[in-house]
Amino acid sequence: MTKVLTSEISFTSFKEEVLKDYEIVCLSRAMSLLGRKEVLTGKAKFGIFGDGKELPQIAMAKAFQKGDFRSGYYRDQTFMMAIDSLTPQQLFAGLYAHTDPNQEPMSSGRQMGGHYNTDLIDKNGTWLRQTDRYNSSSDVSCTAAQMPRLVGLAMASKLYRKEEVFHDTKFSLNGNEVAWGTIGNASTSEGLFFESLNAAGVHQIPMVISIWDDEYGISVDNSYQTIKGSISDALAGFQRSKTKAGFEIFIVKGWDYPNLIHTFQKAGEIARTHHVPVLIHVTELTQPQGHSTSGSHERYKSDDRLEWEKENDCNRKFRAWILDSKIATETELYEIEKSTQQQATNAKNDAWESSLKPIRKEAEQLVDCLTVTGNQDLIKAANLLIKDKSINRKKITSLARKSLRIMRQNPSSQTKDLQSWIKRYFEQIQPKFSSNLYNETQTSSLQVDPIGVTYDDDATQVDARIILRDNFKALFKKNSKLLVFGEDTGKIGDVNQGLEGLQSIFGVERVADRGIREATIVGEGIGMAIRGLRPIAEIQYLDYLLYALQIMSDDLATLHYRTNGKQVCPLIVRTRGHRLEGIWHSGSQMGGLVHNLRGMFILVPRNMTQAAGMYNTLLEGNDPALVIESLNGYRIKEKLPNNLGEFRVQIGTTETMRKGKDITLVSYGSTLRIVLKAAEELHKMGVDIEVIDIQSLIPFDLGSDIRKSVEKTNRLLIVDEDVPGGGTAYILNELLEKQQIFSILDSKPKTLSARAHRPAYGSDGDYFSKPNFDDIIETAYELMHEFDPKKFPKLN
Ligand SMILES: Cc1ncc(C[n+]2csc(CCOP(=O)(O)OP(=O)(O)O)c2C)c(N)n1
Repeated sequence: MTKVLTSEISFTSFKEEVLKDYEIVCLSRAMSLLGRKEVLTGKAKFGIFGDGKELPQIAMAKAFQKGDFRSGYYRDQTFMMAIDSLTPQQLFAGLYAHTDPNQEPMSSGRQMGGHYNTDLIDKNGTWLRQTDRYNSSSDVSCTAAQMPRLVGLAMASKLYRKEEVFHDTKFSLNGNEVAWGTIGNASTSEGLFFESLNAAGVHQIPMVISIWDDEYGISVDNSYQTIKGSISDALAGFQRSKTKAGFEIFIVKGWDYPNLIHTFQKAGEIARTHHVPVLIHVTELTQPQGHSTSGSHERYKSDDRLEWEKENDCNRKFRAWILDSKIATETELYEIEKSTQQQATNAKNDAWESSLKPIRKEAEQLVDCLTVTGNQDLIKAANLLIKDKSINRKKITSLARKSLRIMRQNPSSQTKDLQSWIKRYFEQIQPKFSSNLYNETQTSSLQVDPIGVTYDDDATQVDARIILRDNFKALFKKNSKLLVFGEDTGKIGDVNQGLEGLQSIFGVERVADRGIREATIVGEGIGMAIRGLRPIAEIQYLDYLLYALQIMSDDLATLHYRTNGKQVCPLIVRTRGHRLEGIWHSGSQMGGLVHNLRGMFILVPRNMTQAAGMYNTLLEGNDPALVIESLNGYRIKEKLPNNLGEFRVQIGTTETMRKGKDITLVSYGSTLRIVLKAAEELHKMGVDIEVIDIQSLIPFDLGSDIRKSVEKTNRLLIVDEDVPGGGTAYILNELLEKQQIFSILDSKPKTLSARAHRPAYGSDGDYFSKPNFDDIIETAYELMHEFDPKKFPKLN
């Protein structure tokens, strides 16, 4: 870890520290230069490096303390090295997509190199102690998508400081932790950046956001990116004053070592001590090799600009400053440059060898397998593979599968051996790319035992929202880390009063209002959950989840997968949707969600008792989840349970709502109420429907209950409120391909969904847009008519 420079240290220690810093920037630069060559010579697929941004990252590292968090982007290799969280070999392992987590600890080769993080959980899924270590949340490639999470990471410090009940030294020491963000100048054009900055300013949280400004976003310069061509000018109105809270804003040149150190120290102090957000606009940075390995910057930068970048390169200016200040001699600096060049080269070679070693061994196994076939063409191909300098698993697997195709005409014992070798190989290799999409440890909510709901003999029927409210009340008492926030969530206890009165009991921070900003409400939740709190981020209506969908899809849903299980985010996103009135309050875009949010649980409770049971389960586990309450269900009467806060719904199980022998009808959410009524009517018409509530779209029917039902009825009807081919197509795919129900069907499987357009307003709009009572009856009846037209004469 690079150290803080103070005026009290001796010249010798000062010099030592400066030279240590020089060593890191030189090493980092050498890695960037070598890295690009590796891509251009075909050894790696894509490279994006931190050259030209080294010096400010050294300054940031000096101000960064244990317990702090980084939320940054792909330029930050120097910072990560300076906080001892990245070795040169690891950087190259990332470049070569090394799948071994011991060699490539960031994502085990899943992300492009240049995306960084630190471990937050151990292999059992247990949180590591964050206050003893330097922490980095996991980068994503999407520009500015690190910003919403940054707000949450900083918000957690504020809450830990303010709320005694959250106290936990594993995650925070009195809220002293700063969340440090980094972003490129062009990425500040994104809405997420402005939304996040506004949120941080409103809430006064300890967040320091540094903008690495090299004046370009790939080829597009600041005149197209930012009003006034400068983000600090544009944000001048955010500057705090004596009377109004806001941001502290610093502007500092990216090559000015003493000023950078001073600025970052000051920024850290202000944020840490006073919980004031700080923006550091780091100007005059460069891109010595252009944006990435995809192109060359000579195409879009003028000769003057290219010349200016050479002269103002931060490493070059740092060197000149060291010499001018007589801190070290040319010879001393040359020695450092030579040795870092060597270090980088060794690291690159070692990483390359290490990435190839296991693959070569695997290839040798295949060669053994193919040699015994006696097929000369295959033996030749296998031997070529062994000599292939850019051997990879794709080539090995393809050769094995091709061999199988060639051998299919003359099956022999060798064919069997090859088949089982391929099977074993997939079992061994596929998890390297596909494991850890969901929490696979004991902390998964799937491991939480269900507890049945119980009632007093004389239990009363109450408005369903009361069950939700009283259940939340019990949860707030039981779980000291729990908090909920969103638009109209605090003072009025959400728009449907599922949290009514809870703010006055549990305080304005635990049941809290937020501005209208869905993406950063979810981002806040992500950051807080990463820091050990148990947030429920509330999105007022399912229709408005689209504003937060990008962050949920790119950040929340991928986190566990992209870190190969090294980070987890147990955020619950609560919303309400399906059937109500009109285009923007009736959404049920479940197909979109199940496709965009793989990596999260998606739960669709039919009523508030089920919803409460789901919250109770989720809070015992560590998974990100979306719970969609039924928007038209809050005033419907439900029986009041006597074990609120305790009963738990098993995630991934269905519930059979009505037994029947003719058709299995599966549905979920609000539609289920209509389905049940239709089933009664159908019963009178001689059709016996078995109704199954799916409850949990992801994970889907883990016990294959639907198949068991279809084994009995041999007919299937799927009903939901999404567009045709949306949620119903997902369900059908699960049933046909995973549960293999095709062979047990006597009639074609049928789906009934809404019309392709958004639902029109009013009762008629609903009737003619969404599947209604009559539609359900007729669709089910038609299935029976096709089967036995005599018994079930045509209806229409
Ligand atoms: C949402 C999104 N849009 C576009 C891109 C493609 N892209 C990657 S980096 C980049 C430019 C970013 O420039 P800047 O923020 O200045 O950062 P720099 O790379 O210059 O450090 C673009 C357009 C992306 N990754 N994400």
